[in-house]
Amino acid sequence: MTETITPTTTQLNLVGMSKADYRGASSTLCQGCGHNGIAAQIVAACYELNLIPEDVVKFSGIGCSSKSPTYFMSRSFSFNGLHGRMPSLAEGSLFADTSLKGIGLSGDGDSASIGMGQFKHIVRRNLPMVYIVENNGVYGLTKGQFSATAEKGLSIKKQGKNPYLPVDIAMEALAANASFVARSFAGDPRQVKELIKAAFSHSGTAVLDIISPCVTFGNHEDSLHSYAFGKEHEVPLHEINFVPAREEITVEDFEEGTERDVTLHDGSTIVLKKLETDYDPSNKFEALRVLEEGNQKNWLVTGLIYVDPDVPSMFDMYNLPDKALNRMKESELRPDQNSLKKINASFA
Ligand SMILES: Cc1ncc(C[n+]2csc(CCOP(=O)(O)OP(=O)(O)O)c2C)c(N)n1
Ligand code: SF4
Ligand SMILES: [Mg+2]
Repeated sequence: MTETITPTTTQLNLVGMSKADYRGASSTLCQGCGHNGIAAQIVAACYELNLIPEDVVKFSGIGCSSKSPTYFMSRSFSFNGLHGRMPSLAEGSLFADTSLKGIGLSGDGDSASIGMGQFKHIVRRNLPMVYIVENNGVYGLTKGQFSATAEKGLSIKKQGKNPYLPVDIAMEALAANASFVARSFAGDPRQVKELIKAAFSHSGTAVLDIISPCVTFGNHEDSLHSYAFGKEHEVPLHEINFVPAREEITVEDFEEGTERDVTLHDGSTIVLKKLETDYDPSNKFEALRVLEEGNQKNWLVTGLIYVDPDVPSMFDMYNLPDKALNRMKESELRPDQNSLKKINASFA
């Protein structure tokens, strides 16, 4: 009897890569951790965006969330920094090599506790990068202490009641004049993926505050960072689709009058399909209002909260050349004799 072997086809994207080319090492995080679901959506988004893994650089600080870059895109560059110091690592690297696409993975402890200063400053400098905060309300890696995003009154066995009001990462980003702010929930993978795709096409810092339950220490039914809460209380502002620059938006897919398009710097479009309210993500007052309303009513408001594609990036502010600084020859970087003479003469 002859054995028949069914050939398996591996779907390749436009740059000839299969999904496997975007994967990382097997996760050592707890099974069911929200961070694993987000890593899976980063793989899917980068595959769909046709990114070349070697054109991407990953950054992180310290925490379970900051271990995440190991679990996607093994072929990309990667820097793991000190706790709360991921932004300065990203700024130095991306400033030197503007040809790379940066993605930072951080936690609520890493960004909203020890790293709050760095977070606020990278956002106001508008460094082009995707900045994901995997927000679980606890310090997962050090066994579940309250982080600065934990809600007031929540109880943990060994720590008792949390007496402090929480930090709202999306609100902090807006207060720091962020040019792209979104919130999502690891239990809503499609929305996570579309937001990551849009974030990669944004020309400044794209902050994604993703509620990512810690199943080991923070998944209590009464926690605002649990799967149960997210599933019951998620209030999406719109249905989001990302359309890359080369694809046409067809009227059949998105009925006229029911969607809002946001065109990004690279010509790609974010299509926001109206749900109950016709939410306008270009209105900062509205963004602050909807976040505050969500906090007061215990809603998990998700979607693209605010975007302004026209804010100059840090690269624009420093008038960086198109060619990356670290890819230039010494002769291109160094001023010629005449220029040096002029500079010296100006000090005379
Ligand atoms: C300077 C410094 N202080 C404290 C620690 C201990 N520490 C390691 S991870 C962590 C918190 C991580 O929490 P978060 O960023 O929310 O990540 P998660 O593990 O929840 O994903 C802390 C306090 C450290 N590594 N370095
Ligand atoms: S301890 Fe919590 S945050 Fe860390 S891997 Fe486990 S579930 Fe995830
Ligand atoms: Mg955390």
